Amino acid sequence: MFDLYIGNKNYSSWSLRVWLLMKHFDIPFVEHMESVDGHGNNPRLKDLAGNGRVPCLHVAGFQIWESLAIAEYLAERTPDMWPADSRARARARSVSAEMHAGFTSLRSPMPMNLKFKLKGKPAAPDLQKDIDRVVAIWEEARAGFADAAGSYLFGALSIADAMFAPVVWIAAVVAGGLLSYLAIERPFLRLKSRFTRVTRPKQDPPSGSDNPRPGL
Ligand SMILES: N[C@@H](CCC(=O)N[C@@H](CS)C(=O)NCC(=O)O)C(=O)O
Repeated sequence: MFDLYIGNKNYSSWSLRVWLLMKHFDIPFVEHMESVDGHGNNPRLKDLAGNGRVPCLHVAGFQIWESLAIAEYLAERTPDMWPADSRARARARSVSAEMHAGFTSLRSPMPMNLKFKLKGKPAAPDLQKDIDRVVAIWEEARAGFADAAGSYLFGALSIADAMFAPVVWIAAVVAGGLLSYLAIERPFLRLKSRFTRVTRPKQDPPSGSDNPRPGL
């Protein structure tokens, strides 16, 4: 049995990525929501995860932390989480690792808050650079690797889509952002509408307990 420790999915995009993947692939798990404020103020996290962060997957008490490592562990038992073709799989791994390791300009000025709907915010040059890189990744994946299995980045939904999903959802707030990439965006938005009801908390958390600081 899997226990998934996560932050508020409205704000903790790393939590959202793993949660989304497990939900999409119908992997049963018990969800435990932990308070996360971006400052390490929840002492429980130290005991729940080796890195003191969420998400962390517990497999019969054994801890697996770091979202990409969790995804890789899950993919060992659900190989469909990566594209079947070897080159497509390699590219999906590259861009997933790239997202996991980088895009700091995209993450800090645009912390994720799925309830936040501000349109027309201009992108600073560094942010625009990250956005352009995301678009280039998406275009290359769709043009070079997507198959008939679906309309996600590499065809059927893969770990790469889970890694990029939060970016799609914040993209709507960037002026002239990524909204024109509808071929990619539509399936993501369907995903969002499938899960948003459970993703959104009924009320905003009290300030300081789960604010948007963790970001992307
Ligand atoms: N690289 C980590 C990032 C995880 C992370 O930064 N999690 C944030 C929440 S989004 C966290 O747990 N922060 C601890 C805290 O705010 O106390 C991953 O991929 O899982």
